This record gives sequence, structure tokens and C-alpha cells, in this order.
Amino acid sequence: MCRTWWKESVIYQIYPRSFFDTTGNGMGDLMGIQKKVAYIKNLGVDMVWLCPVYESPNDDNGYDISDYTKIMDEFGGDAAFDELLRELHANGLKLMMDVVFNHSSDEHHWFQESRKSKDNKYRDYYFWKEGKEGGPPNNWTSFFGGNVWKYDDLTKEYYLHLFTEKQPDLNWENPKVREELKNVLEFWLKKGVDGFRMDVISLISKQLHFPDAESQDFKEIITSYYSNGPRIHEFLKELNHDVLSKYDIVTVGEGPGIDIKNGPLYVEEDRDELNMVFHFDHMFIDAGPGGKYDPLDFDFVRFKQVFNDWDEKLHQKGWGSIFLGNHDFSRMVSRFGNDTIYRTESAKLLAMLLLTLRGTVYIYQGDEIGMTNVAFPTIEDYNDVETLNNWKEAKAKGEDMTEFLKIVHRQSRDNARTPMQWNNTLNAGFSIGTPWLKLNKNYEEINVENALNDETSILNFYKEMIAFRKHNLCLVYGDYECLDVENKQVFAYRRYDANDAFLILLNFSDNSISWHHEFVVKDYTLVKSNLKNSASNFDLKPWQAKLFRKI
Ligand code: ISL
Repeated sequence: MCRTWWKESVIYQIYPRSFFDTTGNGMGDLMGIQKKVAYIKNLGVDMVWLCPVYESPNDDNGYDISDYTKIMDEFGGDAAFDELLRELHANGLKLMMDVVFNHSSDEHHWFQESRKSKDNKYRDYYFWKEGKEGGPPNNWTSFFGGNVWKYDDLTKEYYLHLFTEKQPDLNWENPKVREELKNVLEFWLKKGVDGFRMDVISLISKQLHFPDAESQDFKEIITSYYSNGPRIHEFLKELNHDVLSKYDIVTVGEGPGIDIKNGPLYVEEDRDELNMVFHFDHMFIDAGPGGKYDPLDFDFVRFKQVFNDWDEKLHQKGWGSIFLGNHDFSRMVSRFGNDTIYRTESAKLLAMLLLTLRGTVYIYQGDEIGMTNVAFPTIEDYNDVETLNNWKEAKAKGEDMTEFLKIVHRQSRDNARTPMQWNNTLNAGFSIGTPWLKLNKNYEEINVENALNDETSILNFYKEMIAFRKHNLCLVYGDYECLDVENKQVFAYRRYDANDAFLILLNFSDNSISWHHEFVVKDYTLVKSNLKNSASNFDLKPWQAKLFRKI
């Protein structure tokens, strides 16, 4: 395994709108991130991933871009970006941009032109089709509800949008589109950015005959119809060859429909496509046939199996990305931990999991202080387009909306988007204006200032674990072996190389347990735990995490 900076990196994901507001308009901005560079640096991370900051009408909070080379004014505009990049670099931090190339905004001038007439030179930048039997060209449903085809009266044709109707899909079949997007990458690379996260990159190549979907299961529809289209790898190789390979950068492709079979094809080193992918096998583990708003119980053994399978598949020629939360999912401590009586313990346990697996580690803002899900009392308090569309659909179907609100509490993307909790003053110190999304009321207790002042805080545990990983490259590159896979309570694994060996025991439950295995306690010495005064044995209290080194 050859050493590479991005394999050893810990990446901190920022959702700018919710990070820190310096202008008082209730929305975070780039100047706010700049003010917090010292905080980020102090965590010990190497790189910042910025969710989209470009010009956008914000139908999907920036994932609908109307100008790929301009920074949104509300975030501080181009000058604020240049300043932030300079400040990050001056502090030895790298920057990863989020590029949304599967679709643009309908307010992008390419689409504005494309709509105008069938012979407009931008027409083929998007997918336009005639209807079928008085309806849309096929029966596909959008990620955010409703049919994926929107009728446009002007030219009496439908255009494709896999997400909202304000996010028309770009036509990668058109070489001009590919050239435009390569120029966008070059534009940011020339400014000095250090990498890209590529939004829904698995969807860019379409099945051009647009067959009707013959399944009711949304996961199955994504895999069989929307993702991994016939030219996906050709398109990625072209991007790599023409642009990416010329720079010392990192790339991570996000992708619904990326699974254990096709995932390696995106990232194996000799294929020259991407460095890593974000797959969702663990993140959609509790999604039923209807998607995440049709939730299932959490299957812990399956959860472990996902990490095992991916490690096994990628370890020779590829590289994984390790994450448990982002701006699209509920808070990780509320999902995988216990966010009530064991919040601190379980948040630290999850930190230990993240920072002892093989792969590049991604930490989402606020998880380092154990921020939790929020339960707003009414749907009017929610902002996320996915949440609101699912609500409308459920209502139209006559579902019990009191029950549905409980699903919203559990699954809404707004759980992860409430403003960052800096201190216990007005609006958690996030903004002096009215925040664009309400805060989680628990900010009086859960906030950065408290965490910095408490040496036993979740934040300080993250710092310790990040530093420990950096000093023990065995935790980055060493082999991974899961032990006792069928155990319904404990995630147990070894990391080892020629010089070192670690044993990690994580009790994912509210009950104590004595872990039994052929390993002998006296061969191991305890080096880290999330509880004070932990004994160097295999007994685990509720949500206890222990990391041992082999003597
Ligand atoms: O958010 C999801 C589940 O709640 C996913 O289905 C998500 O829509 C999918 O993973 C794609 O996410 C990315 O592209 C979307 C954007 O809304 C997300 O924020 C982004 O991460 C469309 O650009």
C-alpha cells in the first residue's frame, strides 16, 4: 500500500449555511468559516469539505447551481472565497469543493437558453423528450417525489429532473457539456483548491431509451435504472485524463446506486477514475422499500457486515471513505448511538469507530460535539425540500400525519442542518439575526464553548483520537479483521501490520457485557477508552469503547 496524503487525511465537512453567520442575516457565510479556522485547525483535521457555495436560487440549498464559477453573494461572494482559501492554506489546511455536475439549476443560463426553442444551441445540454400517451415519457419517480419529467409549455416537451424540477439533469452525452464541466474544474483548480466531492456522480450516464421502471422498491429502481449508466466509466476516465490527473488533488464521488459490486470500478487505482466513493450501504440500512421515509429497524450485524465487505473489496486496489453522517442524514449519535442517557459515551464510541477503521475519515460539523436530532413541533418549522415533498405526498395519500411527523423527526435532513452550537448565548452564538432554520434547544448544554472547557468532552475525545490515528499509521493502512461478527451487541475488530496490532471493542448497547474470545486479556494493554478509570479487560459497560495495543 503506497502512502498518500489523502489516505491519511481526516476531512471536516462544513454546511456553510449553518456554520457561522458574520453578517446577521441568519445564514452562515464564508467569513464565518474563516473566523473559525483556528477551531478547525485545533481539531487536528487536514482538510475542509465545503458543501456548495456557488450562485444558486437555493431550491435545494445550493445543490442547484446557477453559476459554477461564482460564489453566492449571501456567502460573501468571490472575494470571501479567495480570503478563506488563503487562510486555510496559511494554516496548513486543504480545501475540497463540492461539485454538482449531474444537474444544474433551472436558473442557469444554459437551461434558460435550452428551454427557449428546440433548435437553441443549448437544447442538448439537457434531456428533452416528447410525452407518451398524453403523459410523461416514462414512469420514473424523482428522489424528492413526483415524476422525473416536467412539461414545459413553451416547446411542448418534457425535461428530465431526477431531483426537484428546479434541478434539470445535464446531458453528459453532449461533448460540449463535458467540456464546460471540465472548464469548471480547471477554474477552481487554478485557484488552488485541493480536491472535489462529486455530487451524485453515479447518475451522470443515462439509459437513453429511458425504460419504464418495473419495480416498486426505490432502492432497486435507483440501482437498475438511474445509476451506473452505460458510459459512466468512460465519462470519469475522460475527466481524469483531461483534468484531474494533472493535479495533486483528491476526489470522492458520491453515489446512490454504488454498491459492493460496482463500487470498486470507480476507485481501483489502475482504472484512473476517482480516489474514493461515498456509498450508502450503511446509511440506507434502515430504509424500507419506499425509501428513508418508510423506515425499518436498525440491523446491527448487517451494519458491521457492510464495513467488512467494503474493506475486503477495496483493500488491495482501492481506498474507502469512512463516515457515519453528513448533511443528508440524521445526526449520527441519534441514529447509531443513544442520544439520551448515553449521549456522551455513545458519541465517543462512534468517534472511536470512525477513527480506527481503514479509509479516509470524514467528520460532519457538529458531530464532534455530539449534536443530536431535533424534533420541531410542526412541519412549518422544516425547510428541507425532501422533507416537505415527502410530507405533501403522505398527506395526499391520506396518511396519519401525526405518525408521519414522527418519521420526519427521525429521518429529516434538517436534523443535521440546524445551526452549529457555539455557546449558550443568543442563537447558540451562530447568528445575531433570525437563523434560517431553528436551533436545537439543547444548545444551552451542547455547545463548543462547554466542550472546550471540559477535558472529558466529546470534542476533546475527537481531538485525542485524531492525534492518535495520526501517530499510529497502522490505524490508517493496517489490515482490518472483524471478530465475532454475529455478536448483536459488540463491534470487535483488529487492526494490524508488521509492527503493531490493535484490538478495538465497541459496546453498541445500553447493557454491560463481558466479551469472550480466544484472545487473552494479558496479551493486550488498554490505551484508550471513552470512560474514565477503565479496566484493562474485555468487560464493557453500556456504550463503552476500548482500544488495546497488543503487547
Ligand atoms: O438525501 C438523500 C437521502 O435522504 C439521498 O437520497 C440524496 O438525495 C442523495 O444521496 C444525493 O445527495 C446529494 O445530491 C442531492 C442533494 O440534495 C444532496 O444534499 C446531496 O448530498 C441533489 O443534488
